[in-house]
Amino acid sequence: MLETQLAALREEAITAITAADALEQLEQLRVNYLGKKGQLSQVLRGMGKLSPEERPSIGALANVVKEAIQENLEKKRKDLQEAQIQAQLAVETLDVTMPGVYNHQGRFHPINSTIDRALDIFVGLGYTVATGPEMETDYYNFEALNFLPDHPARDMQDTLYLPDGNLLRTHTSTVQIRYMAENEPPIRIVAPGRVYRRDTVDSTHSAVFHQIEFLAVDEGLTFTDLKGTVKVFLQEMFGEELPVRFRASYFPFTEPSAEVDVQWKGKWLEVMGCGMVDPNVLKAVGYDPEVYTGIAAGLGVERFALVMHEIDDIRRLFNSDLRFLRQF
Ligand code: 2NL
Repeated sequence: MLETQLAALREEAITAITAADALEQLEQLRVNYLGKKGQLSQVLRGMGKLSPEERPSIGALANVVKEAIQENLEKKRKDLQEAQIQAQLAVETLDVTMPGVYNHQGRFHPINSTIDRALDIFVGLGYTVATGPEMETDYYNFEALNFLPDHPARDMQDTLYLPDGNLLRTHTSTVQIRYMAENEPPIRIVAPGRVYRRDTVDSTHSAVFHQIEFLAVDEGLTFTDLKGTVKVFLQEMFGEELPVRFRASYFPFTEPSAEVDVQWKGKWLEVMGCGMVDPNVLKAVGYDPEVYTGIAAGLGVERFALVMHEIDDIRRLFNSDLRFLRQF
């Protein structure tokens, strides 16, 4: 009997659909029951043997069974899709209250930030940054800079000499000599770098420290140009216009020479040295001192950093204590 076959097919299909737990499985069931070669089609093939009176009611029943199976398939498909979405959401849940992964932020060492600040100022004034070797010869460190052969700075007590007769530069003026020897005026350069002295370490001295020097050589440069450049530099460095004074001094490589003090927080502080480049230095690099004059100055970076950050001991800059360094 087709009616019983259809009823059994319906029961079997609905049971199978209810039990299905995956979308692929559901698709297989659809093909199996409703597909062209599926079970419903097979049952309906038997309709040809029916009498014309029986056909409409069996046909209608077949449609009802087909619709019932489709309805169940559709409902199950929705259920399974919803379950799949929920499972996906559960896996992808982001707990925004979870603690983040903390990475310590790196920061600039106060020596480097002081150098960067100074270089930015000079670059803004049209200067070019120049560097050179830390191991030097007597010529570049002393002779070309107008140090006489018996100058006390050349003493083994002040300068670190290497076994081969070279030395560790005691100032970055060496860089300026090398630059002048290679370039014709006008020049404007700023030379930062590490320098070495045979000093006993204490709260204000370190055997290794840093210097920044600037040098301009051109026709017609005067001590007024030097004072103006130094003043602008210090004003930019401290971020405000402070009282500045120039005291007569002496360096072998400048004439006249001066020490520069700034008044800051009620105290006069010596922050740099400067002067007009000595004609002998210009001659040593092949410049005509009758045509050109030079202005130059140098500062100790550590000393500057100690003053600006009110640090009490230069050794704090070198012992890598993060509790100290993280303050900057
Ligand atoms: C200081 C003083 C100074 C210079 C550096 C210089 C360089 C050349 C020629 C002439 Cl090639 N001068 N540099 C000039 C005056 C002072 O440094 O107290 N430094 C820490």
